[in-house]
Amino acid sequence: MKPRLLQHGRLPEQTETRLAEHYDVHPFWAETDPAGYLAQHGGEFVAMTARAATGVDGKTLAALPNLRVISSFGVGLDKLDLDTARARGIAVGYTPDVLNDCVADIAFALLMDVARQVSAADRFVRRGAWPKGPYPLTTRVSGKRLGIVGMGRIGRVIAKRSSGFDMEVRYYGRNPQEGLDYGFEPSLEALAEWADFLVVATSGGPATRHLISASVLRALGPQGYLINIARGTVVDEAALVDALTHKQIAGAGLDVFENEPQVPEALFALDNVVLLPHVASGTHETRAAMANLVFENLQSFFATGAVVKSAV
Ligand code: 8YV
Repeated sequence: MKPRLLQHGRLPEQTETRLAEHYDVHPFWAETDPAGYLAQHGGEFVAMTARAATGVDGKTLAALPNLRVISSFGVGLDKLDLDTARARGIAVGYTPDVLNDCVADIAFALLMDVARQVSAADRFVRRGAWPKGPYPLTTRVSGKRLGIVGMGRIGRVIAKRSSGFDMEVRYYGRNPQEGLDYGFEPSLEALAEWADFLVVATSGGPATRHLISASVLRALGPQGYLINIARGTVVDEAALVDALTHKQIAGAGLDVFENEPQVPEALFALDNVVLLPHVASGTHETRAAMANLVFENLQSFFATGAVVKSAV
């Protein structure tokens, strides 16, 4: 008999097809009364898939008393109730590493764009402004100072990318890391003050909520740029909107927001901010690799009792 699997959120089509071959899948994402469905059928499921962006809360887990494994699409775990999963011995698989390159690429795309004003200059050409005069000068990237908040898997790839731009790198995190040539800065304010570009690459969740505060933005200052490819919650968004509106920082490149898919409307009119709809891992290649890992984590769990990439 195929194990009964609750599919929480859509997955790439090929993965849904593969899952259906090996599991008795229920498309929970199509449920009109999710709570009612779980109250009646929750006990049937031994496995579930999830998405980092939606996660799995404690209430959902409580309605799945026989759950043995969760396989999540994404690296972020901030919306997944890991404590409950751990306490109940539920295995949790996720998809780290395979997205590092694409996320780091978007960090750099945002950095280049906001400094060199690629999107804003494109808008300038499209609205027919060029014949009336040249585009204003922008900010050089090469040779500048890059501060990385969170030197994890993705932070390290961002640092690697920066060597092509001859940038000096320093980082902030819980602890200095062994075997890294970059300078560790124990004070986030000091890192922000030092940096021309401050890139947020830390994980989300309560421990990092509003780490990028009004005072960190003040330290970054009118010449500094903020890039966020991590989680919207890491930045005090109201403080950021204020800093951008009043030019207390030079600009920002944002792939993530506090209340996605809602983006503060005050940002729409500003040319010193580049706004992306949380697409850093969104390439065909990387999403396919993530989807594969979602499948492999489940297959491995049912074959060996352990997922390939464990989050707990
Ligand atoms: C995903 C992400 O696209 O991996 C993560 O944590 O934020 C993105 O890569 C998205 O969360 C998938 O649901």
